[in-house]
This record gives sequence, C-alpha cells and structure tokens, in this order.
Amino acid sequence: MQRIHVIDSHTGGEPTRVVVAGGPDLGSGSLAERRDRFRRTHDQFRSAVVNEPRGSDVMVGALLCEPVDPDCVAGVIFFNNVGYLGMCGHGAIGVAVTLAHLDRLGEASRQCRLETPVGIVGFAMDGPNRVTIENVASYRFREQVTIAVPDIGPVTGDIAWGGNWFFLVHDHTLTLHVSRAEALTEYAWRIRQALTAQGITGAAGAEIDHIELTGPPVDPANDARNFVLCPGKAYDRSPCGTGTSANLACLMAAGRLRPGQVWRQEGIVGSVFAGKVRIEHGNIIPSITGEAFVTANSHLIIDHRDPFGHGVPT
Ligand code: PYC
Repeated sequence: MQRIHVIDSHTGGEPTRVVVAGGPDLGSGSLAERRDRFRRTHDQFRSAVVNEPRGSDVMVGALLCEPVDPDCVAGVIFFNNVGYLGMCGHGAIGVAVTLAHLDRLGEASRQCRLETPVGIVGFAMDGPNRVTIENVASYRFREQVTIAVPDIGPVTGDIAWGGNWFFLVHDHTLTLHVSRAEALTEYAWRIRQALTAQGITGAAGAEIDHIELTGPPVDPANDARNFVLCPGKAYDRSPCGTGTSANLACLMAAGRLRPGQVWRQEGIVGSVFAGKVRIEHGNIIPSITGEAFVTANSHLIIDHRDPFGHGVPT
C-alpha cells in the first residue's frame, strides 16, 4: 500500500490537488530536470494522482519539492491528465492557499516565492483565500497567424507565452457560455490539431498545447471572457492564470493595456481573475489575483493489487 497525503482546492472552479507527502523521490537538480525525471521514471504516479478513479480529466496536480533557491517557500511541478505543465496560474493560487492552510507561510505571507520548472513565481496572500501571483515574464511571440483548420476554415490568432504556450483566437462567432462547452471544446481541439499538423509552434519548436478563445464578458464589470482548452482536452473552469498572462502580453503588444491597468478576466463558468502587468528590464511581468478554497485534506491509497491503481487509461 502506498499512501499519499494530498490537499485539494479549487480556484474559480478549477481543481488543484497538491501532493504534500508520499510523492516520488526525484533527486536533486533544477525543477526542470526533476520534472523531466518525473516524466521518465514516475509517470504512473502522475496518472494515479489525477486520473480516474481518484481524479478526473480536469484535475491539475502539484507536487511539492525542495526548492533550489532557499528564498522560495517551495518548489512545485504541475501535471495533469496527460502530462506536465510549465506553470499553472490557478494551480499556483491553489498551492498558496494550501501552504497557508498548512501554516507553512509564517510571517512572510505577503512576499513568498515558488520555484517552478519555468522560473520563479511570486505570491502574496491578500486574505485567507485571496492570492496575487506574479507570473514569469510573458510575451506575444507571433501576431495574427492564420491557419487552415479542417471543417472550420481559416482561423487567425496570436501565439503567446504565459508560462505555457497559447494560441489566442479573438475572431470567431462562438458564444462563450458553459452550456456550449462541448462545441467550444471541439472547435478549440480542431485548432490544436491543425497547429500540430502544420508544425506551428511556440519559440524553439515548443508545442502550443493550450487554445484560448476570447470574447466579450457576460458581466459588464469585467473586460473579457475566455474559454481555455488544456492539453488533455479538458477546459479550464477558471479564467486560466497562464492564459490570462498570455492575453495580457498580447494586449500590451497591441497597445490596448497600460502597465498597472487592471484587466478583469472572466472565465467560462463566470469566475474572475484580476490581472495587470509591470515592466521589468523591458519584460512584461503579469500578476493575477484570484481566490481558492480548500476542499479536502486526505490520503490517496495505491494498493498494488489494484488493476487500476495507477489510474484508468483514457
Ligand atoms: O491557470 O494557468 C492556469 C492553468 C493552466 C492549465 C489549467 N489552468
């Protein structure tokens, strides 16, 4: 029997399962090296934690690790139903609330740092559930790229980095409402497949594995709404922290946002992240504020006699 201590939370409706103890020993090295080791040698553990029967396609896992930088409260490797994420904005907010729940932040809860495989992310607790994260530098990589999407036609979007790679589509005729989730998923998935088939990538040939559709908000107090399709074909219930960061970078590049200006990003279920950017050495540094709530503090059990102990294959 293997016992894994996890704390579950949700950020704007999107779940995060933080592995607090009982995870694999990934040795030493940078978080990116340990993430690669995780993938090569312990991928079954990823599947056991987030996939059915213990999780679902929507669940994002977060393995807490020793940070290399002693100024960080923790290192974290994010993963999902099909693989690993560079960063995860809703997940970082969930990790922050989880560390606060465990009383691991002490006096410094307004100035904390988390180490991720793609860089250091700052966070500040604005209350027991409200967190502002400062993400890695984000940027628009290519503007207005048109691709031919089978059964849809030409689709134009921006390619941007926000801690993960995104293709952001503004010009579409779809209604961004959760009742349309199936149609939105199919549309976004076709775009994702077309990008892969046509070899359209982020910097250094990186796969674009998140598709973000943007449109007008439902609540006029907000600036926009989005629908984000994640790598394993589940859609983000939150407004997606890395997706909001990528969008802020595009808005900055298009001259539609000023440093310090608050952008209220509504997600597909109506939860909201407040985003803004600052400029450091010419880089766009987004910060995202959102709320997370702890939903469970429990132990997962992997019984090695269980034929589905490491998750149901999908
Ligand atoms: O909030 O960055 C995010 C995220 C990525 C995938 C799911 N959520």
